[in-house]
Amino acid sequence: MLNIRRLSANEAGFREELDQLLAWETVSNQSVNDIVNEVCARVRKDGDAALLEYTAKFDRLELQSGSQLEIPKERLQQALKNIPADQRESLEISAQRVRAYHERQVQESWTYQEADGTMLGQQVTPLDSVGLYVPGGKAAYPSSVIMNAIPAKVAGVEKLIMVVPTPGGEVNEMVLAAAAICEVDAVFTLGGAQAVAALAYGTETVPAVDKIVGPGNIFVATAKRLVFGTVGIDMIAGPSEILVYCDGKTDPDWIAVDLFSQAEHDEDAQAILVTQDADFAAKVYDSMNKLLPTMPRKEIIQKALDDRGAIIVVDNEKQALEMINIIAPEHLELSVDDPKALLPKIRHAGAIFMGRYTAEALGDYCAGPNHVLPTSRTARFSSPLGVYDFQKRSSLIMVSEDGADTLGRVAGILADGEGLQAHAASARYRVKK
Ligand code: HSO
Ligand code: ZN
Repeated sequence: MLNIRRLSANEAGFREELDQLLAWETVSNQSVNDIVNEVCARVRKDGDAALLEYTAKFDRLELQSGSQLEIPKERLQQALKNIPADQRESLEISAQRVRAYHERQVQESWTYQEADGTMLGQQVTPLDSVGLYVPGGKAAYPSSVIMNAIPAKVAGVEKLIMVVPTPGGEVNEMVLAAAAICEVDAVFTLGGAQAVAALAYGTETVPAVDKIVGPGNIFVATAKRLVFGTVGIDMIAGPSEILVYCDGKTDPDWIAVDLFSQAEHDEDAQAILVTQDADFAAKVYDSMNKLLPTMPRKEIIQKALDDRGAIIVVDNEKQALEMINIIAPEHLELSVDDPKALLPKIRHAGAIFMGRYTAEALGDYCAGPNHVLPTSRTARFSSPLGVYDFQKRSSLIMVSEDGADTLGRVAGILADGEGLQAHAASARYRVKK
């Protein structure tokens, strides 16, 4: 039997209980920090030699030279042939849909002209090079290759380098096939902190990149934090979360498996149901108990739901919306008749899945929007991974002769105020006498 929390938003102590439920610390400890510091320093100093040593030690993979770290292009094409036709077709459909969605995110450069002829604007350029970390083993998601690689490609990133550990030489064919479909420029068999260090500092074989994205374990996350500043990084993702808000009129079995779908990622994942219908809450609970034994990952699901899950009964829609905005979930499912009507009242959510047919899992794989989303309540201030994460902006300023006159006077006064005489002179030399 599931031991998921069943709460009522009106009971005493509810808010404290909710706060406790939402608390999530990205675990980091001194021994992990020490190891990561050492690994990164070694890779920076010794390059390929350090990579070969760590790959043998941590991934049980003995390679003779740096060049063997690269998985040849032909091998990626081979993976495309090795996987079943339906998998290949589904990867291609997913990539195509994700591309179509992200093409709409491209930010364009713009300029405008003022009356005196001064031109101002913003020039948007892609990053030159990006490194994509893909976890190995059981956490390897081909869908995440698509979600990270396509926006970079759409942005116009010229060099997209992927790293993926292949413990004991075991490769994930679907991951390599996804890399081929996304036209990743090079793939290296590397993982852990050493992979992140290689991408940040470069080695004889692995080129240094400007930004590192992609999920990873605690060593990878710690290494990304460490190299931040030398390179850019994306967000540090916490465990997956889902909040389903349902009016009580959706099949409870559907809602039960929607909650399971995120819970099965990780024992630390979080799945929460919010509803104003107490009978429905009980039905979903029954469905969960009925369906749990049919799930191959039932142990993970049960642990996640028992530790961090909840079924919350609220009084009304208004209270449900308050709850959503407090929780700021990574994934929000609105399983109601008119989800559009709720949108103006939702301020914080990574992705909003609207209506009874929009299972969150569709967004994970192929709907089009990105599945890399802000977790752990960071949807309050951050957004899904997108093309804009691979673009940057330069300001454009072209001052006319008349503009130099007007602006020179203003700048001169402000520079005087700051006691910066060279600034003042520089501005005033161009002021008409
Ligand atoms: N739900 C995960 C992404 C994922 N799901 C990959 C399945 N595969 C984080 O949004
Ligand atoms: Zn998922």
